[in-house]
Amino acid sequence: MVTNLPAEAKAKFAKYMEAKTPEEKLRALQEFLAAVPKHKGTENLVRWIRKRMSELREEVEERGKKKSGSGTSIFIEKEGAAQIAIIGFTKVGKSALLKALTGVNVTVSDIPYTTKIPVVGMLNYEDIQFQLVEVPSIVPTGGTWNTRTISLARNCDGLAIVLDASRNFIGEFKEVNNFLAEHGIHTVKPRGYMEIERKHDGGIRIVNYGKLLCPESEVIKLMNSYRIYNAVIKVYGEAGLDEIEKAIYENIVYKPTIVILNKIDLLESQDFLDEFRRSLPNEIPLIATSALSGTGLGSVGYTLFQTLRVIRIYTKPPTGKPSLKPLILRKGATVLDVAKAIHREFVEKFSYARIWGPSAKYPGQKVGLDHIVEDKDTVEINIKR
Ligand SMILES: Nc1nc2c(ncn2[C@@H]2O[C@H](COP(=O)(O)OP(=O)(O)OP(=O)(O)O)[C@@H](O)[C@H]2O)c(=O)[nH]1
Ligand SMILES: [Mg+2]
Repeated sequence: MVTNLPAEAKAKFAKYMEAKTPEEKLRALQEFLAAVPKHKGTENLVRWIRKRMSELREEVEERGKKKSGSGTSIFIEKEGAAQIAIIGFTKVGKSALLKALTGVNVTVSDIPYTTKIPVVGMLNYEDIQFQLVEVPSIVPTGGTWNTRTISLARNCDGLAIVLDASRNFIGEFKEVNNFLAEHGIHTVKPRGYMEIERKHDGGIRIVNYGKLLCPESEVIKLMNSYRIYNAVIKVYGEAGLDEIEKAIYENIVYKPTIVILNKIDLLESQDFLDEFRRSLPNEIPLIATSALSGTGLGSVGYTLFQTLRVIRIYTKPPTGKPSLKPLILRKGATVLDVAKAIHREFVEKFSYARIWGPSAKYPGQKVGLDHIVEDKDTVEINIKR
């Protein structure tokens, strides 16, 4: 249900969005909460505000600590084809897996919560590299530790949820999944959802990957009522005004996810594994591994490649050899995306492209900007002289 907030409350929310520091945001949210009328239609919103306020309080606390020198950076710069957050409860073997998969020197230990700051390793799959980031374990009782874990998970391109085969992994998977969902991170594409990217100019632009259930003018009106005048709104699945308002507040994201059931050497009964496999949504693949013996490790790269819908494109100049290093794009990408990734000039002066490989009807097929490329295509872009 759309909340139908009075203009005064929306103005307060606009102030929250403009706030820079956690302290300012917290103060602005407090004012917003006071201005929101309390009734059935705003129940979810009020719940969200309270949750966001408690997260901000933790952030404020964390920053206080940082000033005294004990804080750590929460952003890991992206490298390779995609950044994957390795996430789970303590002692499931995240560090052991990271070490076995990437060779990075990380402490594996029987002491809980050994990994306190994110650790990065590169996993090679054919000519692609995935950046694996072990994030600090989820603490079931919450606390500032989880704020960092969540922000790392929010910023990655995909998730690898690690579970321990010697524990109640079916229950623990649900716990991890719920924990993520509570923080607006979905492991399965919601039926309908939107992502809002705030911009500095360009007005409200709607990019429709799904079905918009209301006129675009209504969307723009709603955004403007929150004083959002410049943004790109991406629509996935079936979504209407409710989903947009939700996106304004909650900032929901979807992360392609794989599940790694580690310590398979300690699995008590195959029945549990079969039951688990059946209970998982279709789009979440399951890999059974043992970081100890090496079982299953070989399929992690391929599974990430599939789940993240990665494709490799080799580019070549009109007279010359294809590049050795591929350009990394996502399934569904077009020649336009290839041109953009090389240089703006290739878009502006585009004449035609020639394609070799899986998407070409015959080698060297001449195509335009809207041609959909496939993994392992070679693309030659010709520009107007
Ligand atoms: N039997 C068996 N033990 C494993 C396996 N993988 C990890 N372990 C053991 O599980 C314990 C925890 O491993 P870690 O990799 O440190 O766990 P973690 O998930 O990184 O936990 P944090 O301390 O929260 O970072 C260690 O004693 C490992 O030796 C495995 O595949 N099989
Ligand atoms: Mg660890």
